[in-house]
Amino acid sequence: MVRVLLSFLLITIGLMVAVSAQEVATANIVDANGKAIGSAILMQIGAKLEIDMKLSGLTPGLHGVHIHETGKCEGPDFKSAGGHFNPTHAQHGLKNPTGPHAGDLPNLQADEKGNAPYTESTDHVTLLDGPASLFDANGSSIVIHASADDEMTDPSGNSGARIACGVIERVVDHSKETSASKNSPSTSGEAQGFSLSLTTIILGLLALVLLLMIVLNVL
Ligand SMILES: [Cu+2]
Repeated sequence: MVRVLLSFLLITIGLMVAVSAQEVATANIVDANGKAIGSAILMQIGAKLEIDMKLSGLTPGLHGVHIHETGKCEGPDFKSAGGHFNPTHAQHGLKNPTGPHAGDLPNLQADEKGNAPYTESTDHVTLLDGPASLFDANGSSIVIHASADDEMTDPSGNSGARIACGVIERVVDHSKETSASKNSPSTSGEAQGFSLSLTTIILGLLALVLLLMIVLNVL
């Protein structure tokens, strides 16, 4: 019973974090043949962008991960994604003294089955407006490479071929609901509907937790 209560609390907290995010984006990651191998969720929480990915079908070991400058993933080489997102014109590499590119991220580690959970955060890019916004004129994408990124060598850390790619797409945009309603009422309606349903879920879960607590006390 306590476990059930705890898991409900965790789900509620998770959903509250998701809602407190100023903006949320997703990316469906596809391999060179266009086959889906996982997805990414990007959440803007204050100045930090949290990136959560779950991928499968990779070769075991380390793989370079970067945000590339164009939101276009055309296989098999994904050259369409352009270079690394680099609005400050820095050099590549998180360990490079004259770096990094804003889109540089730590490597991901695929296990022996080729599965890779990935959670990292960065304050070099944002889903909000500004020079480091991933939603610039041509969008942005997440690219996974064949080899590990040495985090030092310009321009891409010797991380080899681009093996998977996902276009970063907006999910909820609280900051732009007003301006969006001027331009496109349908989009704004959808966004509001989404956040409303999330609020409903949270309220429902809170009610459930309260109910469980009451039941626990009675027992
Ligand atoms: Cu890259």
